[in-house]
Amino acid sequence: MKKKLVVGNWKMNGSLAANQALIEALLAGVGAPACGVAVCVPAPYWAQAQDLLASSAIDLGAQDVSQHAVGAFTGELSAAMLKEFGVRYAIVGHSERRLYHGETDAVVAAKTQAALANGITPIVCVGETLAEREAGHTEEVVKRQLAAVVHTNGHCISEIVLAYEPVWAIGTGKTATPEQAQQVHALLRAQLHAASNQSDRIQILYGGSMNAANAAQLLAQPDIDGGLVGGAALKAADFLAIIAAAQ
Ligand code: G2H
Repeated sequence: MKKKLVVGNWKMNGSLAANQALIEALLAGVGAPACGVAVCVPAPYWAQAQDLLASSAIDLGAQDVSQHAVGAFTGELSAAMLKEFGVRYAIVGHSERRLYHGETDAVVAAKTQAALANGITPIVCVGETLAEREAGHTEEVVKRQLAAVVHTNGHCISEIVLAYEPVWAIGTGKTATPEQAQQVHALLRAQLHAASNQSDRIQILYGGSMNAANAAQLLAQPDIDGGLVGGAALKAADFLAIIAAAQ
């Protein structure tokens, strides 16, 4: 059976002191998890997190990566830079990046390529807005977003992690029901299957108000291979409970 993966997305939260306390509490409680675990911390704290997480069961992730390799791109962070800090995963195409930074499917595809080319595993996010769901366009939207990254120029699509994050469930406390999430995960799984004979290896995470109370039911669905966790990843006890539910 595929190993599950639980990833914390801290978003723009944290400080040197708060990060240290959170990571130390996670390390004290995580033990030897049967699932993969990662935390995606804000870039200024990569070095701190790299030190604290060294030789632990928790991997380091970034929340974004530039599509460019090097040069005059003020504020951007290249995949090679991520690599120097021991970053294993990079979230790409999070709906907050698509919405607030105008990231298109083409940009998300370019970022996916840049990550793969540097040995970073992209966590590619797809998901529909409430208006798109209510208009019956969920399938069309997530399929279009996934289709944009399926052709990875010499890199195997099976090297990505996919995350389904319904935009209407993000940080709202409104979680997709396990059935709603499973339905979309199954669609995505079928699309991956058509693209690669290695698709069974791809972990498809659910994200959107996953918490200690709802994680077990979501993670019990056949096509939900883990979680991308925002708010609940900022509290050690909650994040550890989600990790425990993913064993
Ligand atoms: C979705 C998720 C993490 P939250 O964005 O990526 O955040 O769990 O707070 O909804």
